[in-house]
Amino acid sequence: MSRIVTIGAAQMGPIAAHESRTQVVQRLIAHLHEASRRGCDLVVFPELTLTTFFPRWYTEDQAEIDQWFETEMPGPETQALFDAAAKLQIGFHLGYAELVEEAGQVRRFNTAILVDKNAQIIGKYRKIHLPGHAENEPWRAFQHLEKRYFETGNLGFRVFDGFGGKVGMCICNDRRWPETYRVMGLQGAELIVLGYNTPVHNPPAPEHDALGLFHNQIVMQSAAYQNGTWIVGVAKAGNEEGVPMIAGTQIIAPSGETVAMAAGEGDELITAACDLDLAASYKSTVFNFALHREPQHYGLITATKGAVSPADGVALEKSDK
Ligand code: CDV
Repeated sequence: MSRIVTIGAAQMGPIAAHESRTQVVQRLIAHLHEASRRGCDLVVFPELTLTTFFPRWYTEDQAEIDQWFETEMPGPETQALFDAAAKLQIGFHLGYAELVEEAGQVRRFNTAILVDKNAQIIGKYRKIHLPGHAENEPWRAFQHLEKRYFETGNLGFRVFDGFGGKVGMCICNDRRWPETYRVMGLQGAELIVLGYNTPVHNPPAPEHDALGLFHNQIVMQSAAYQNGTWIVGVAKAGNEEGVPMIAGTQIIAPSGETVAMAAGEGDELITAACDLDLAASYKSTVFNFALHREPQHYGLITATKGAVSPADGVALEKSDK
């Protein structure tokens, strides 16, 4: 048996600060048309797809920051993307900055949605691992102020029924953490989609700079294999407002093998016919969690931020079942 989902990973080149949402959406729609020509069911766009990566700039002016956020999805400028996708009968994954009122409070998240072929939103994820810092650090060549401009996501790592399988989402820095994938793997994820904006230069650890693409590769490939899932990782790449960002957009099989990879650093669509049934070959053998995983013997695990808590560890393991 096979369940083939043809997936397009839609790498984006840089997005300038002056580029309007309407201009960006036209670039996304161009990807959708190419994806349609190649028979795609699903197109994956990057993290914060609609704008430049604004956390690189410090400001105390909240109105200045809020211009980068979407207050509705679809909204007036993104409706065209939903309309084109519905017309072409292609689903998509889109990252964006979300400003929402919840329980009488304005909240801001780094968000991604999963949209089906009829342009209905079937899943939402809000980024949990926010990298960087909350205050201005002028010694840096550029800032990374995700901890200032976003709240930690409050939706957990869930999987959604879509595209004939179980689909999970995470965003950028989440991809570096094994627990991201394991929490979704424990829910049976067969496909995990994610987008990223990763500067080549890491100000606190410049000795890592030469390893950016290697680290991108190892975290996603090992996670695919260790959880028996397809992973699609999509970059916003190239030199954006003077900050070079890695490319390396790729589609990875449950074997851990990369089956398609972007060649350049600009707008580029790569595609692969992904058989979701390949996941079972790993989930039912070496990574048969029910048969081989032994969480009751792992001892203490870190379940609260920066601390080791036996109580939380027990609670987490119980919820694994
Ligand atoms: N957007 C990100 O989350 N970027 C981080 C960088 C700052 C290290 C990443 O993990 O790629």
